[in-house]
Amino acid sequence: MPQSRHKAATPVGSKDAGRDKQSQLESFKSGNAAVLTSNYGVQSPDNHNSLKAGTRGPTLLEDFILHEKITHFDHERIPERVVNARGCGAHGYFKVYKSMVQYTRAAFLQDPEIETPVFVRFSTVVGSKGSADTVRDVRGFAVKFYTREGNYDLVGNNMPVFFIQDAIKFPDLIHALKPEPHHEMPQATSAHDTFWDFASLMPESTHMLMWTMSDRALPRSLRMMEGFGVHAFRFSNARGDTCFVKFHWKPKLGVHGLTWDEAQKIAGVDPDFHRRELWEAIESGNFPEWELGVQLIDAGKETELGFDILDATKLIPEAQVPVQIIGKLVLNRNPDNFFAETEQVAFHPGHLVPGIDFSNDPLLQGRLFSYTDAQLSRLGGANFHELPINRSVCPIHNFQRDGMHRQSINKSRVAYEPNTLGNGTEFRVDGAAQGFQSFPELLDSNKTRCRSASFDDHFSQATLFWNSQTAVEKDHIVEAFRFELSKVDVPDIRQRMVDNLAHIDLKLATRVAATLGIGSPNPKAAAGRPGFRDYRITNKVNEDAALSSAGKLAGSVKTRRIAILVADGVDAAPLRRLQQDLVDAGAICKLVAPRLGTVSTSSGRSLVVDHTFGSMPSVMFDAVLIPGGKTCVLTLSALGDAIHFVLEAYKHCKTICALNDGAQLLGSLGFGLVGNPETVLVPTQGIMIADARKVLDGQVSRDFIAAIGRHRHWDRINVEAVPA
Ligand code: HDE
Repeated sequence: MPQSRHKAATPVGSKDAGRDKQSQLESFKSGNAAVLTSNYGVQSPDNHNSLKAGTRGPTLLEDFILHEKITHFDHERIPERVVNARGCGAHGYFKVYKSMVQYTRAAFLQDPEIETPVFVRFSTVVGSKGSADTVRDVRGFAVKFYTREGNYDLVGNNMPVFFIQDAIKFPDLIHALKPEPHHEMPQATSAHDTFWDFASLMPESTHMLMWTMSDRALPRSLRMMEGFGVHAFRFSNARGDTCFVKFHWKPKLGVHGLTWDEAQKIAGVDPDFHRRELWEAIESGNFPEWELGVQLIDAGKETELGFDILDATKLIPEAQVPVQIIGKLVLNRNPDNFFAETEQVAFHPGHLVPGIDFSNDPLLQGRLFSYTDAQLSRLGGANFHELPINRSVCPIHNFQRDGMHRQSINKSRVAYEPNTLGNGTEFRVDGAAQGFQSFPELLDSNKTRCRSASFDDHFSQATLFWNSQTAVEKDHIVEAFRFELSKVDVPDIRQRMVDNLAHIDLKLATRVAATLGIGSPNPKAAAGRPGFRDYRITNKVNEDAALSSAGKLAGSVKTRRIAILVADGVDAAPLRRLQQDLVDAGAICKLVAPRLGTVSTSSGRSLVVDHTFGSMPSVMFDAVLIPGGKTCVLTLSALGDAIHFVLEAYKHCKTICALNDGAQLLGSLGFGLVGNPETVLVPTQGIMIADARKVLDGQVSRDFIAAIGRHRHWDRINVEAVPA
């Protein structure tokens, strides 16, 4: 095949799929549909019957059509990723806001006019490919930029630090985290003995544990989480000046989490919750967006940070070095084929372009070896860079040849350099001018397996994180530790872990220990154990608002899901107006009823139902609207599922708006109509009881939308007492 045919114009391709489907349909209708063939183009005579000796006789060995089909099927699976196995992806583009020429020569960071195609894969870390989306876990956030200088991969996470400091501990970490080897349980969770055994013996993991026990490990949506490059990288400009850089992705929709109760229930109701809503957002034209931010640290200034910039268990507080926003990422196209794209995409932190370089972070350095190695086993052979999703958009010229599944048909007698026989096909090696240049760092030191003493403080930033959380966020962290550690059978492990937490904050440790049937936390217990040097840096900042999700509300209702609870007899007029206002503000409204089909309104018309209470419980929504209508309210008030729906939404601190007698459904919560709706006292946050007459002037919609924009009403009363 000629080179020009082999090389796709762009690996992220144009969206021809819709057109293809249309033309296929037309061909089919006109009787010109393509005929089913074997993989080698031979037309198949029958796709329902294998070749047999007689209609009831044995199948014949010579049925090559059957063999081919079954053989291909037998080999349809490839090994899943050893970590980050469960993922979903999307195509899009990246655009820089202003030229970064002063800091980096990377071409895709120069011109605000240029859109660089990207493919992004989000993932959970621990679970198998078929595990649920909403488990408590770190999320992978891997971005492949198809730049004109080659592919650049920013393979990050949704948390800015990591569990370990040195790559050599990664297999131990993952072995401890994955299901226990004797019985392969539990799936996709850190809540078991081996993980906490390891974590409690590895004090360097403490800071990351604070993140994984926080709501950051339970994103409401992949579109509502931050991303981080984690390690320090280097920028270098055309003059060779360098600085350190930390990368941040800031979601346009704000940072929001699920509650732990919701996350667990959603895992059963819709294990594909995150991938489904990413897909649906893109299909509906609500393209997820993030802004790229950088923290830049002049070379030499890194020593003034107060901790080691090479230590991946540390973040650079934004209160110390502000994040500069430099560009935006938009995801605007779903993959055409999950396997070909999302499964076969191969990221690698060593896919760099000129102008971006590594640091000596020992965790990053180990990753540089691991990714290709993992992909050789997962994708088979050395040619996975030729798969459409992995190809660069710029031409590839080199003398690498052959290997399993080679697709390029290289013409020419020479596959070496230098040569004189190549007839002009020899590729120039372009020295200093354009190619990738490693930062010429001066290195003169002994080989050693020692860890730098500057990595020794494992608690100060965990304390910084804890101090930066709101009271509600702190409660969630305490509850998460209690849940996880209560799943640990061995009391000594539970004790060791709370003793470690006492190094962060004694109150935190004491609260966690309270339900675990162990002794009081003792920060001195670990004295002398490896990793516990009595060394603490002084945080330059004591709190950093950027570490809390509370200040990152987008305030908008875009793509928020609103449940409208209906039954026969519903008052449709105010409902329609409110629904329209919500949709205009970007929300998604769904009618939930006792059964599918239609409900009749109080004025004798009918409304189409989207879901039943059984199939789409309240955990699948962000807010609830209860319209009025005598018969409707009577029906719903007598229905356990409808009452549970409201109780659960209340417990999860979601906004609930009831119109007129719809408020009776709140009766089980102790709220209801007290005389005239206008005089109703609404005693707690995010519960609105509105007069339907006021819907028309738009005020009810405005209040409802503003309340949903707060995401949750954490200061709501009596939540613990609600038995949902
Ligand atoms: Fe990874 N990691 N990792 N990792 N990682 C993989 O690559 C590894 C680490 C991250 O969507 C593997 O192709 C080592 C940090 C993401 O395809 C593997 C170490 C961060 C993804 C691997 C780390 C990440 C992976 C599994 C410690 C955040 C999913 C199969 C030195 C900055 C990429 C594969 C995708 C996947 C190795 C630590 C991010 C085994 C050895 C820190 C987002 O190569």
